[in-house]
Amino acid sequence: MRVFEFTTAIVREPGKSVVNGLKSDPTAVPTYDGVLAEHRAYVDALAEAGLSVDILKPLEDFPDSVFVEDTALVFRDGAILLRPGAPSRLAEREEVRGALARHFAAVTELGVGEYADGGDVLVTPETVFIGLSARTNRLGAEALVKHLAALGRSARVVQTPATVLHFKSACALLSEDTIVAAPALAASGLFAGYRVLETPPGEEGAANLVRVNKRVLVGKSYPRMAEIVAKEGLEVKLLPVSDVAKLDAGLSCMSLRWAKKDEG
Ligand code: CIR
Repeated sequence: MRVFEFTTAIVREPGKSVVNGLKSDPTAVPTYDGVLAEHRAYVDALAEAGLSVDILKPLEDFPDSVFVEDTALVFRDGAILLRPGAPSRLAEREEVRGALARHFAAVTELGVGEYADGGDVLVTPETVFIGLSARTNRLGAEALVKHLAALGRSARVVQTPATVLHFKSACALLSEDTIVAAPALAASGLFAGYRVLETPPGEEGAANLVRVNKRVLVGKSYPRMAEIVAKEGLEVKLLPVSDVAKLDAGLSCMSLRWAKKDEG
């Protein structure tokens, strides 16, 4: 199966405390109803794309726990429990441990001092890019390289642009050879060997799109990016993201996605 073909996802419903999630713009105020509606539309889109979705219960003690992507990496052959780099998010890993154990026979985990957020990890067919960031430190990235090697994947440690929270805030895999990237990453030379489609001016946030099977989930606020994706011959599903964007999040952040062994 190709790296954007999935059968299964884990998501976590937002709690009312989501409005207190971490954010870089103090003037941006999300509402619980807004995030909940965006989350529900997202879960429906995953289900419509053919995925079976395991919906975990909201956790009021962890405002950012709806962004479950940051807690683990999941693959056909096993999962890696991460150690999120924001102190308020660290214990979210314990809350996802049980779900990983239900779905995966093999789960390894990052050790003490080894920090990495899933938002900093871009999986492509040949390479897994791990972006060093305010959340992902070198110890974490280097440990991840070893965990990934054990799952048969080669990885490369790179730098996340200082202007974005996570590496994948600024890029996504669109097809086997094509990456969508915001200018900060498109110009970096990191993606030599890939076709790179740059986000249109003013639509930098569109880089956090998600290819799921034949479809591409794109933020509704990014019509020109949607057009570019449609021109690639891919089916576009537009999803509202304005409230999660106020929490520096996008579409990839809200799920862990993988292809189950016994289903193809
Ligand atoms: C945070 O700052 O951790 C959350 N407010 C947003 C997390 C977004 N996650 C992601 O990009 N993978």
